[in-house]
Amino acid sequence: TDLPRSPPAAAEPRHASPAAPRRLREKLRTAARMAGPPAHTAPGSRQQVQGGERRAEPATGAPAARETRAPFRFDYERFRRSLRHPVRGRRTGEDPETRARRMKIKEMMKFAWDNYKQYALGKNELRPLSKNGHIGNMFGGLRGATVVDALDTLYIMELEEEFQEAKKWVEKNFDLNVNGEASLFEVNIRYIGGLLAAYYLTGEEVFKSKALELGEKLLPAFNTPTGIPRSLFSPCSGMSWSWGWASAGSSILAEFGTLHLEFLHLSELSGNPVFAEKASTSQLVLNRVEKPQGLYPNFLSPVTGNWVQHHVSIGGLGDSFYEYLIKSWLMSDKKDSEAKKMYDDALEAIEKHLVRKSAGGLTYIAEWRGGVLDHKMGHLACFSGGMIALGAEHAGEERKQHYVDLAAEITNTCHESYARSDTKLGPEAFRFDAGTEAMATRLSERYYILRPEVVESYMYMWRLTHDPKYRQWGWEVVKALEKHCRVEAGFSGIRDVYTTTPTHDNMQQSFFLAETLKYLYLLFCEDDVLSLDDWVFNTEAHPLPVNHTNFKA
Ligand code: DMJ
Repeated sequence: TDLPRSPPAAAEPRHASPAAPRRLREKLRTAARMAGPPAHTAPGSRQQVQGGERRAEPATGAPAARETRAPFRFDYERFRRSLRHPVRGRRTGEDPETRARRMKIKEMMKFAWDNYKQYALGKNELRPLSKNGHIGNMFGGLRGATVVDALDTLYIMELEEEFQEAKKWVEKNFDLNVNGEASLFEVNIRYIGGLLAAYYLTGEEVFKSKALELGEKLLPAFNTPTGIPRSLFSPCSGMSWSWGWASAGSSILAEFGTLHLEFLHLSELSGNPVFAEKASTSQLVLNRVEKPQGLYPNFLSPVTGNWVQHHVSIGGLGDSFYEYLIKSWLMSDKKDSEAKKMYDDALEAIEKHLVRKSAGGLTYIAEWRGGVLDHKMGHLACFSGGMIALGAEHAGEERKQHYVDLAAEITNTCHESYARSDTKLGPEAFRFDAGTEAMATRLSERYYILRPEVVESYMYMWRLTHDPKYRQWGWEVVKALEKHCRVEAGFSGIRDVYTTTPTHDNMQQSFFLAETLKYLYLLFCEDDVLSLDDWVFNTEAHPLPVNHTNFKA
């Protein structure tokens, strides 16, 4: 459906098919506007004088008519001036205990990083027991997932030397010309998100150029009849696939629904609207498709645009799709009203059909299988306390208190899943059936792999309410991590949270540095550090700026 880029039609998005329905064309126009128009600035403008950066090439469609375009330049200085709070805050008037706790979390980050650097630099994760690196199969041939995931946390924690080490690796060793089968979702949230955040925080061009170069490599995954991307792609060959386990070649809601934030910023920084258009097409298809009881099932065919199975979950397979709806609206400076409406409607349907209270009074979000409830909540679903807290403020006076209460209840339930274990860390999934409340009932669900979702919700609840219990709960997690997950050469997941002598899984996940430690640190910071007025966190906790204005130079 791509149309040639030249000549650039003033307001018409270049990737819209002439046959595209009117709403799609309108939507794409809005996306193109948010990304800024194609660069054709008048000669002699500041852009031309200062320009010269490489402009992203189109990944699909006809070649660009480069000679007709002035180079696009994102005005970083102007962007920084638009922020309402200093990025790392003012650090005024805090009590010594809060500071000491924050410093402890900083020490944990340094320990995690130093060991990764010593034993696994350039691999994707550290194996802290065997003291070597892990590559895995999620990122195709890409390497250094922990480096890219850690960049912004190192920066925010003022671990300057370590940040420079990470930056140097990106400059010298981060190779994008690799092959292999990579997950579009994982590459987007960890690599693109990590690089974008590092650029916005520091203004270092290397992060921007790597993000844009990698972004181009993701585009072929969108070449499907609906524009909904497939789950896997090859960075070199441009081919894409669905997961073998996803029925009927379907794409996964939490994967294709978790691109919007990063893709809008790729357009913002490159001046190339193609990224924003791709993300907006997915949103539009989802908005239009009929939803059973207003719910979004987890599997959708990228060929027909229809649901493939009626399994609904706020945990794995569905989770961050909902998160990106409210965050897309916030990131657009509250302009993307379609995303907000989709979020409001989805939350209403979730509350009606999935939110339940246990006999012991714990509120939880069940899963839904074709109308039948599975009274189980995954650790992943615990992000929802934070998400609902984030949205509560914007729910209107009538609904605000209701959502603050709902967010607090869900966060409390997730805390219970930690408090009821012997290690004070939570299991991968917990259930509310046969007399069980907030505990795992299956051996296969008793593990903890350093996941962030529960402390993520503590952080949002703290910022919303300033109830000291959230800092207290966060500190309990710090102590439990130190006691059960810290080993000689890093932090490791554990196989059973219900024993005080757990065995370790020998893996320091990159999201431990990107998310778990960052959210814990922010819990003990003043609210102006990465203020929610200025930033939204992508689903890997990489901060992306709210689009207060258009920063095209
Ligand atoms: C992270 O990669 C992200 O938070 C993602 O949204 C879900 N899974 C992990 C952490 O648990």
